[in-house]
Amino acid sequence: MRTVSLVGSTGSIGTQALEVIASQPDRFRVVALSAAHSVDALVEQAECVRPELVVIGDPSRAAELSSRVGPGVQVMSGPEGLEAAASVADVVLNAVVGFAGLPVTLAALESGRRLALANKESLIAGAPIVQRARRTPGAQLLPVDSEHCAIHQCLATSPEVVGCGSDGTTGDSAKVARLIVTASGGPFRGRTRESLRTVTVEQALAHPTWKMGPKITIDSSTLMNKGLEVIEAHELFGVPYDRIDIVVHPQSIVHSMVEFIDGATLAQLSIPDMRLPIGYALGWPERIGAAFGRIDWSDPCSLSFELPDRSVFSGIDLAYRAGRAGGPFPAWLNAANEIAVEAFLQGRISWLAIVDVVDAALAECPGGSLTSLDEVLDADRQARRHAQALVRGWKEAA
Ligand code: MN3
Repeated sequence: MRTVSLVGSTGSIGTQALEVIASQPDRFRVVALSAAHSVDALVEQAECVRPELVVIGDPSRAAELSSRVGPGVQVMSGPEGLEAAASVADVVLNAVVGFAGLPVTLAALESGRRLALANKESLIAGAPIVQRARRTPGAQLLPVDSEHCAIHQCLATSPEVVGCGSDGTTGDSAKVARLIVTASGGPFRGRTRESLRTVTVEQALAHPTWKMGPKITIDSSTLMNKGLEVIEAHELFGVPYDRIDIVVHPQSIVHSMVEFIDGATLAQLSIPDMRLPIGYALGWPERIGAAFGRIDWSDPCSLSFELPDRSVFSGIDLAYRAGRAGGPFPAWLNAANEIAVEAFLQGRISWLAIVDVVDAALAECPGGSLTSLDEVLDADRQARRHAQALVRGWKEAA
């Protein structure tokens, strides 16, 4: 029986994780639940799975939570609570949204747990210190991102690649010619920059193939999500940037591919459903005994592939540049993007301005290196301050 802690349990990934775990009662047991603010949802989940620990991020809601969960359940709050939830189980699922997930990533790895990572931002922004934490004995990092889960599965067929890392991600990448990260293309695939001047929040939130939270859905509309995923792939698998490509695949059936040095390309196919990567990360190296949908080959379908239009989706190039520059650049990219996405969702800037704000913020990044948590937090704070100022003074192009 593997124990599981769900940090960010009330969001889209957290609730799907509970479905996966409910389908495998003999294999997984939830021992901790954690959410930022949602007391009602947390109480309901706690009644259902009876964990040992329930954590609310907002300390002002802790008393209310205590009075509503039954006896025998420990209630904690704030950063101490988060850290407890991140080190209490065999597997810690980090489903916090954005950079706020960094302490969970670090606590899980530093306590030698398996981290099932649905919070790519912490790995991207805090790469140097997360990589150090990853070397803790027992620590494993399994991606809960469909593309990286697909790459992990393709690499797992090549034991000399996965043999070196205890989590199958940090082996010898010399046998790998290229990683091909697939993208659905989002709701604005095929559009010109001009035609995207007036897109609404509602249009940007209408993702054609995946149902996800608002932050990642906007990131998918700008393809910044794909740029962030290139950095994530580089950090997870140790493959250099010039050997990581993005290919648009509108059907979202092929979740990514690995091309080996002999020209063989392996792909992982499944219907788009996050419960597969969640179950894979919880159960690896065993597969879970439940399928959340299967491809129906009796239903005619075609799979198509094309390159993204980088003149429209210029966030891709920003991400490659930030990734290659390293140091604080990925942290700045991520922080500025979080601020710009939030400003777009609040109607303060246009959709086109999201990537333009990130571009302008990156131009102000001082460079250097990140060697401690304080330096990462500081880079994030500085980048947010610059991006906020850019948003406040933003004049939309006529
Ligand atoms: Mn993804």
